[in-house]
Amino acid sequence: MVMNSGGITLRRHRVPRAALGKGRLVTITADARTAVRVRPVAGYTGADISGADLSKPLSAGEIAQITDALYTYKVIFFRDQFLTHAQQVQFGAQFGKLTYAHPHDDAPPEEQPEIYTVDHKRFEERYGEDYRKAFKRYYDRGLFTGWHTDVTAAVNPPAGSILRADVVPDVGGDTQWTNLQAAYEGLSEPVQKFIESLRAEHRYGGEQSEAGDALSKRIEDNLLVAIHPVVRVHPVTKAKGLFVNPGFTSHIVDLSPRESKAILDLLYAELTRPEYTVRFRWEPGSLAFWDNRATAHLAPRDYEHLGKQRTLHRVTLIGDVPVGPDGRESELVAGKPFTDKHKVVVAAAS
Ligand SMILES: O=C(O)CCC(=O)C(=O)O
Ligand SMILES: [Fe+2]
Repeated sequence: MVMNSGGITLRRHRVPRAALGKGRLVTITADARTAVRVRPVAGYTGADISGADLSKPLSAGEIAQITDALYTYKVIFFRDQFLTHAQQVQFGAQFGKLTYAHPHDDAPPEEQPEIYTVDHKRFEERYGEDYRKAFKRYYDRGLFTGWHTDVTAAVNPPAGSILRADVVPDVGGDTQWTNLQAAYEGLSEPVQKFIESLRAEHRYGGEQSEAGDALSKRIEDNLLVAIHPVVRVHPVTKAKGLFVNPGFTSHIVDLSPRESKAILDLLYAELTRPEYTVRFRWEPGSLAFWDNRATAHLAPRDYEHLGKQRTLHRVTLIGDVPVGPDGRESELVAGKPFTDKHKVVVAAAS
């Protein structure tokens, strides 16, 4: 089959693999003009990409092929890409404008304010308290399981995220992603229709009033709140996907707390069904690039007690404002759109 992707012609080779899902076309794509190869790794989510050197500017054909793979497989994986911060920023910038590092991280690398470093030791150093205790509080709140879509408390959550492994443990520390469009499609039609009419609040802060630690204070000082449709129409592919996540969604608006919890529990159970997920084993030089408009992911917690170092670096693409099936856009409740201009509020030391 030949398909057109942004003016580039891609040749699709059918790979008969019945186990990968009824009715789904499993393909390995190749563009005659590039060495890029795209190999799906699970039935609904994820593909390995080889044949591209991400440290150098990509050709228009490579960019089109990688973009096509991203929209088809939702998360794409690269190996042996030993990029510097500057090269990661340059790679990301070929797919859109990058955001500032993170809504409340005031210490990204001086030359690359787009880089957000994921490392629990760094977290401990910055917030002066045991990382696991801080996170236990979030887990203890109830709904949070670790699954999240990046920064959905912003009115324009990042369109995509690019995470690069620097130091990874020899045991544990894998990341998982799930396909929110497949989760939506798997629902019965009456439930699809029902949730298409709903909107939900997403927040980063505003709920931790009893906790006086440095991390909670930082989150409160940089409060972000938005109301998004529960079902989001992807701006490029027009596919519908669930757009709630246990990391940021506080409640469904206009419902009683009990109704909201019951519906969110149902949707979270659906979006974390193992068949929609993929699990990635990091090596130094691995890089994952996900469509943050069509996925949620789970940061691993199975290595922290082993005392191993795990350091990864992320950049995120500035996102658009989500739109629901009825055409209604998300609304900003607190904070500002998350862009390259983001300014972190840092309280003076008391
Ligand atoms: O630590 C990880 O594997 C994922 C961290 C995360 O959630 C992110 O980079 O967005
Ligand atoms: Fe994340």
